[in-house]
Amino acid sequence: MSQTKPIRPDSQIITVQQHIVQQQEAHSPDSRGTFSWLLSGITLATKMIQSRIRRAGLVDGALGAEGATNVQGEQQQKLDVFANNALIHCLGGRDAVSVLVSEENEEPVTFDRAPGTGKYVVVFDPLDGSSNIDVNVNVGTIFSIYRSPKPADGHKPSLDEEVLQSGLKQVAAGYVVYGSSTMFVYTAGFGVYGFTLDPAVGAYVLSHDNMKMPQQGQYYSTNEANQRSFPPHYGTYLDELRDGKLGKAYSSRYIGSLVADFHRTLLKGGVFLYPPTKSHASGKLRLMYEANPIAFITEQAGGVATDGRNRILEIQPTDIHQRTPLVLGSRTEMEAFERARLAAGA
Ligand code: P6P
Repeated sequence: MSQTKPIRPDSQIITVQQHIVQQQEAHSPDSRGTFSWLLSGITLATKMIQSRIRRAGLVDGALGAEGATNVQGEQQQKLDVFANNALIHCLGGRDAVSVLVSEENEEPVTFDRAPGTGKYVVVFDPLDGSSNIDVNVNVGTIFSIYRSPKPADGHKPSLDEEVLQSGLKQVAAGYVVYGSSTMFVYTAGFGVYGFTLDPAVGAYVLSHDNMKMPQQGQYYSTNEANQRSFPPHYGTYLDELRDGKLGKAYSSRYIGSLVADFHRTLLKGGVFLYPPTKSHASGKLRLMYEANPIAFITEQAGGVATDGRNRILEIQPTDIHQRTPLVLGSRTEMEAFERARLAAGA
């Protein structure tokens, strides 16, 4: 019986490092490898995180609560702290990084770099969905990369000028989903690419080339326990989906980890909604390190991402930890949502 042919002989694999360099050579020839060196800090940290997650149940004391709460007032999990430390350690060692913003740190982490080096700002949620860790459900790391604004008339930009940039200014964004396999998905503004961690090689290998979100899916994804407190047109819209008004009956899928719920929407299409609720009138998800990177990827894959009314990427942030409602997905579902919003005069 003939051997099953490998998808791509190992000698021809494309690693995420190779891909980033190819993208930079094609689109930003003057980047001189700084950007790819920066991204390698993120991929290294996520390999450390995934290794810890995979052994969490075996490593004494790795699971459970850290016993502290983070700036969000949420109970920190031990793996939250590990993930945050890994990213700060790996990125702090790259002098291209000027500032780091993390969900786990109240204030930005700044570095005193030699003039002309610290050119990038990295914003991240080190371990999103961490409440799911102890029950072995997918969690993820989400990141955005911005350029530090060029000094005008010789003065260094203020910290606010560096970190409070709209999502349109992202030079790259991505996530790692720690699931049945570990996948690194990113965009640098020239399409969306997915890489699966090959433990045998120890590298992220291109597995999903030029990812596109289907024009229409069959799933809606929201926490239906909150539906009574959604603005009314959300319920009207969801009923349309349930009743097959878009030409097919939809199923509900909700994991409670943004990265996992988004990854399914990216691959299968459909719609994800975290509307304003009674407990989170401005939405629960954070603009800078959840909504913006996910919205950038959504748009690069041909989808739409709003706060329920306006394009996420155009929101001008005023606080690094500010929250936003988030509605994103395939064009068909998002056009139907907009019709429902307008019909309700919302
Ligand atoms: P809820 C995880 O805590 C998170 O920030 C996102 O990953 C996820 O989409 C959302 O919150 C889940 O929130 O209120 O449905 O449990």
